[in-house]
Amino acid sequence: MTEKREIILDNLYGAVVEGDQNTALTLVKEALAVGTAPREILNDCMIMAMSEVGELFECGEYFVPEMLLSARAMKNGMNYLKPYLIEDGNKSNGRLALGSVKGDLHDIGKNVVTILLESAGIEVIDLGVDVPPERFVEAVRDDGVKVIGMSCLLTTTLPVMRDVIYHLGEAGMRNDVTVLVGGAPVTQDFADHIGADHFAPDANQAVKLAKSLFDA
Ligand code: B1M
Repeated sequence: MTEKREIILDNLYGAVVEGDQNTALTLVKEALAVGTAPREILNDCMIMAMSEVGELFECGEYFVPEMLLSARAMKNGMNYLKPYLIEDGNKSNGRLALGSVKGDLHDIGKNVVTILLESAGIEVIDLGVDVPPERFVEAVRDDGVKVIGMSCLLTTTLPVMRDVIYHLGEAGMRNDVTVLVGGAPVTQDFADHIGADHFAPDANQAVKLAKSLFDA
């Protein structure tokens, strides 16, 4: 069974890298059917496949269309996995607004964070992608959220995170809200530098952190 599982996960990895969304979906179902943990499928296979896609893009073997196909295959599989990731009895009273910052259209990482937060019982207001600083401020003012999460994948959009914190300050709300930042180019040093409250390097850490904030 273990060998079969490994073959399925290897093929799933390949299907995401190749951007074959139908095969990816079939293999996610097969992986579940042979008892693979949903988080293993997500963290140890599909997310890793997306890293390889990034490397192929970086070395000029892949271009934007290939990245898009892989993203579609990843999303297809992720959507199917979502209900399997819900943890029973894991309820929290928290509510958090989360978005990819202005200029940034990457949403897979944000969606993984969203799914895992929701699976931990935390309500997420998904602000989407390309979210302007004003929308984060609105979420605090109008939706009453006490925690905002910003995701960023591009080095060029990193400064927007600082802008959001600046806008929160200008609106007199900085002390009313906890700011959590993450995404591939974000580091703890950067988070400290822009005055964010917390940095999470991955979705699991983001959930741990959010739970510690809400369940304190
Ligand atoms: Co883009 N892209 N992309 N891309 N893309 C990267 C990010 C890149 C690193 C690829 C590379 O060169 N190796 C590179 C950025 C380089 C840089 O800035 N230094 C890049 C580039 C250059 C671009 C374009 C500029 C390409 C172009 O047009 N010439 C363009 C920009 C578009 C824009 O945003 N304005 C672009 C476009 C795209 C697509 C649209 C084709 C597609 C995105 C589709 C989509 O998201 N719907 C895409 C993809 C797929 C990627 C890569 C290959 C994969 C990203 C991904 O989904 N990873 C990526 C390469 C890479 O990351 N290695 C790349 C899987 C995901 C689960 O990981 O998002 O890191 P990640 O999320 C993790 C953690 O970071 C963390 O948790 C997640 C799970 O553990 N996390 C948080 C994320 N947000 C968090 C928030 C938190 C806490 C943790 O708290 C709030």
